[in-house]
Amino acid sequence: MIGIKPCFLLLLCCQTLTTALSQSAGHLRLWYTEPADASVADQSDPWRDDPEWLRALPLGNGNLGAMMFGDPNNERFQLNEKTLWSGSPTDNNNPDAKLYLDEIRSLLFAGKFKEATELTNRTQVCKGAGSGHGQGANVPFGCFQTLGDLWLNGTNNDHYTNYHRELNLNEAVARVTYDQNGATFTREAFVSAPAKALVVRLKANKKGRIHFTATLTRPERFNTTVRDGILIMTGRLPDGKGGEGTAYTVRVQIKTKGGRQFASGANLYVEEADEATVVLTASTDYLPVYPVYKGRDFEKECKTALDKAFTQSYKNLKKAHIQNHRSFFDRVNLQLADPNAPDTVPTDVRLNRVKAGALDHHLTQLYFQYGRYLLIASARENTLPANLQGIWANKIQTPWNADYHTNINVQMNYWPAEVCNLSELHLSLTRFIQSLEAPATRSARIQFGADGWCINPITNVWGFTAPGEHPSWGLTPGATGWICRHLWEHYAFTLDKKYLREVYPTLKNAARFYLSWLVLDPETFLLVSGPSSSPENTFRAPDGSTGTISMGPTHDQQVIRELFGHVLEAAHILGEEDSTTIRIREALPGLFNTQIGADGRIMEWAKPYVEPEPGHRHMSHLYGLHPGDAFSNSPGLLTAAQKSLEYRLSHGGGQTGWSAAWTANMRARLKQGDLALAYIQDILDTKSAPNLFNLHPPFQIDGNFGATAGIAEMLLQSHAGYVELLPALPSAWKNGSVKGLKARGGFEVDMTWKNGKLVEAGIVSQTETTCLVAYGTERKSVKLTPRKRVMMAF
Ligand code: FUC
Repeated sequence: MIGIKPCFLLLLCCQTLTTALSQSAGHLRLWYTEPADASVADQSDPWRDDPEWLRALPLGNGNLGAMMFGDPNNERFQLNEKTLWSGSPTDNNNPDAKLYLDEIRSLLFAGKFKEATELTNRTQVCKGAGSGHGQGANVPFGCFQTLGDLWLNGTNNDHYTNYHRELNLNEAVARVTYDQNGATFTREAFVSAPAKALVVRLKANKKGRIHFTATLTRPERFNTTVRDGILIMTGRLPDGKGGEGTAYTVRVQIKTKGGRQFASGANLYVEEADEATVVLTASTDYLPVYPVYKGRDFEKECKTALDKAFTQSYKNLKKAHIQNHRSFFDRVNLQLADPNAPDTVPTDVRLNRVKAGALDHHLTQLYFQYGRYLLIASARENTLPANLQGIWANKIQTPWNADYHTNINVQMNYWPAEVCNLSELHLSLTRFIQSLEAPATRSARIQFGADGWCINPITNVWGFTAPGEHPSWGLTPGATGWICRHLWEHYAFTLDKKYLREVYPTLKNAARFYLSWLVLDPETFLLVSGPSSSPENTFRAPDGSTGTISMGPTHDQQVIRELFGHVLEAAHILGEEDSTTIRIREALPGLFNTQIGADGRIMEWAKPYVEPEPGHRHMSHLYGLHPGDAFSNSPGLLTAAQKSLEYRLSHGGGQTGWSAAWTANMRARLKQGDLALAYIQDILDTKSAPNLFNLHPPFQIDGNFGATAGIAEMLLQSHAGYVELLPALPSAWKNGSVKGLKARGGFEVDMTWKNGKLVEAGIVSQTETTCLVAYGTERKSVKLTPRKRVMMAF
């Protein structure tokens, strides 16, 4: 047992933090000496498909997104509106599917995998085209699409010097400066949440030097016009059924000082101005309400937002935007690098140095905060959740439809939300889960003949909750339990009972699904989930066939056990008790549990099948290690998980951006700081574009968020019933500090360490409580009063 060393552990009440901690976050920025230009791209890099775009800088307010390219002569903002989806609602549930479930289960229990798989492939799929195999732009599933581009084209191609382009993370403002023809030009842009607008200001230090033409384009399906000096783009996306779907509109208005402004055709012209402010708003008719998903008064919304923003001065728009952004961003400050060291190396050069083997603490802390920045910009409450690309996608057919994959991806997007002190942003996922409950209740009933609600590995904005079009990846009812973890986590971090009461029915109804879905394994007489897959992995079945479907895959069993536990805990907190809680209590002891195989690894399936892909990117049977917590107090399971992880990695696992990020989190949970850092380093080395977008490849934002969460997990953990300080500090992070991380139980934690050892820590709670704190072998029970920081010296 870990003892307390009183001479090292000193409690100092209500002190302020050390100088290092109380410093502001400093100037965090991505910066470059070139525009986002294909000519500087290295054609051998994996991001070669989108070389310019992966150098552009992302701005966003949770709903409206823009990628700024920064070409002095032809500025481009590639635009997104998070609800701009093609497709339309459709009933994909297959009413015949449930008729075959018993037969499939019997075949699987009898070891007849080939027959079971054939029958599953034939019957346990959605009706219709499903996701279009990830190419859903023109089927009802649809896809998230680019909103098009705002062009501010100059009138010359003259040479420029002293070029600088940056994205300031503290302010969420992008800036471009350069000298041209004897003047210095400054261009600033931000997407404001309070003003619901993209705002761009162009200025020079000499009068009359701002000239450009503003145009809106889209690769397809757009009309542009100018009305009353406002540039307007409208269009409709395909509904996937041969008709028209989501309608959208974009409005642009320009304010100039000096010079002239006029319209011609569908262009706005600015000539010889001293400065110009461009304001853009956008909206669609999408509403996240089942079953119609339509009806927003989008034209009015777009117009009202523009009119309102346009009456404000640039200065006030900027001030309100920065204030709003900082209210989130400033909550966490991480110092891994010397805070006084000047930031003299451009971000892409830093990245190249890491690729050449350098360790760059500055870049690591920037990457950490970039994840927080991206979440603030793509996941505000009352918007759809951040999708596979957050909010930034430049295609008509986006990769995997830029949808919501629920067998890790959308969950990973929200891993940093609570620990990184962005709790409200998590609610964008909560609202989405709640909105899925109605269609998912139909899926449970029609497709599976079950109670409650159930989702599978893919979903979209139209309430698609049926299995995908192939069971090998599309049939994992365990996705329901996994996404429910997020409903619980928000409570675990905030202890907000009102919230818990609100989400409790959704949690309980997910448990009701599993209560009616689980069946008794005739061999073990234990309850198992199935037919189901262990996300996207295959096994060699005893009958020689390649299987994906089995009874009782470990992942499903783990998430179901976890969900049942959370429902019972929530019921206890809320004083609820009914037939569901009684049935859960009865079912829990009979639930098939995680098994350790003869080789000492966690078994991915109920039986020790041979794995044809031992380096598979998904490691879902290690859910209990991370993001779950079932293994935390079991040394046996932790050892087995480590063995499984190492086996997977030694065969090539961790190869995609998100898989590497997951590995960093798992290494952190195993208290292996150096190995966790190795994967953060690998992400910077091989899985990061010049704009630090994480690459699957292609760009997938889960890896950004997963890496941010992984860095937090190295510094603070709270999943095992206590708050652990610096549980996996890498030896390379000798000196540093972090301020504002959150722990389960409603705690906020600050820490400073020197020479790899914790020097002091501060804890704040919103309520009167006791916090069990661990550091290395030390443990301390700390009494806290509301909002009073307790300092501990080590
Ligand atoms: C999961 C992963 C893939 C990809 C896709 C979007 O299905 O297995 O690697 O990330 O989601």
